[in-house]
Amino acid sequence: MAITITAFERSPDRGRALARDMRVRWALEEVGQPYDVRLLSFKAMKEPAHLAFQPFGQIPTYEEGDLALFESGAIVFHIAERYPGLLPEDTNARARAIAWMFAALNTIEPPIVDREVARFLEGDQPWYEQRLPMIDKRIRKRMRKLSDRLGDADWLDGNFSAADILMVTVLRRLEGLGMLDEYPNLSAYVARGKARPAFKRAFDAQLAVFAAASAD
Ligand SMILES: N[C@@H](CCC(=O)N[C@@H](CS)C(=O)NCC(=O)O)C(=O)O
Repeated sequence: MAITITAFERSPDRGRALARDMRVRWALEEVGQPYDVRLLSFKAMKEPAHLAFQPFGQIPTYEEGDLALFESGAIVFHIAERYPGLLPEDTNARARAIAWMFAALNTIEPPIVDREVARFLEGDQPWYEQRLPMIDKRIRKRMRKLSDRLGDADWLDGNFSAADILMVTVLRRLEGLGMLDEYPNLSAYVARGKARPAFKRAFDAQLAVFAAASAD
């Protein structure tokens, strides 16, 4: 069944693959499923045609036959359930991997996104400079615990899974801030994820979109 996802026509991350279509692309590459991409402008994302797929006017979405999904976590979970390779067969190991998927999106991502929102939307507010250290403290608190738990393991819980796709893409949002480098095992973990051939294919695909848009 043909799969279509949505992505930014011109990603604000300028081809760094920080937008959430990257996690969906990566999951599809890992399971070897081809997909089409419908590119959307910011204006089109807020129009009824897209709101029918994504009630909040965001990307990514996922269409496969008569199934339409939104929320990157739900999409990656669906891919992992539908195609083999991204979740363990063993029931308990599968439950633990799913717990880590939630941890990536519910525990690690929120303070990181909070920092981005503060920077881009509140950076000109008088209280921004005071607030930033508080957000960074919350991020570091999570990173420290995540680093402790990962230890010298390659992946979050046994073999590489959908949870690692989500966690690596979430942690990548800290790249360039120096914060990731404070936790060498987390830096190495992200590097391991980025070294996977499926990651590279997904990265190149989204970069090609940005490069084409920039050439216009
Ligand atoms: N929780 C949603 C968040 C989706 C989201 O924030 N998408 C961003 C791109 S990464 C977006 O569409 N931003 C534009 C906007 O919100 O107007 C998910 O994981 O899919």
